[in-house]
Amino acid sequence: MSVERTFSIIKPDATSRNLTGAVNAVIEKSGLRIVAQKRVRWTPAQAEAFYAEHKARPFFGELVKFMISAPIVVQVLEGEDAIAKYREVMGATDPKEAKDGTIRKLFALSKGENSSHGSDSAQAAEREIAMNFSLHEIVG
Ligand code: 3AN
Repeated sequence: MSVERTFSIIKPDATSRNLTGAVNAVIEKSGLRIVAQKRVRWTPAQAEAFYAEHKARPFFGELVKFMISAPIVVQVLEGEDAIAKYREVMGATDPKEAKDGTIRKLFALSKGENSSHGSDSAQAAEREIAMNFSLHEIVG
């Protein structure tokens, strides 16, 4: 295990229900540190570029529309094994399958409106962080 950084999004369903602090409380309780954070609203082009790998999936259009429907909070999280750890803290993509105490079990509405995103690999984390933050915005 080593100290890693991962990229996180608090999604529109959570920001619009005023749950930013509640999600952050779960993150911080897990031991992960929020080392960068900003509230933004993506353009369609930003959302499409971010989710480019899902372009062929049937839900791509719906996903992009959802991600631009309200502000999001983008974050960099740091900690031991942060990438895998945050996937555990978020829980399964489908909230019905997510374990108790996870962000998605606590807050998600559906597979699409599932409150949070976390990078699924080291390469993804590097790409997603670089797309959303400049180095001086990340203060560990
Ligand atoms: P995860 O975010 O858990 O890595 P992926 O990579 O399978 O899940 O999907 C990426 C995103 O696409 C999900 N976070 C979710 O918002 C959305 N998504 C996945 N499956 C569906 C679906 N069946 N309907 C609508 N949106 C979906």
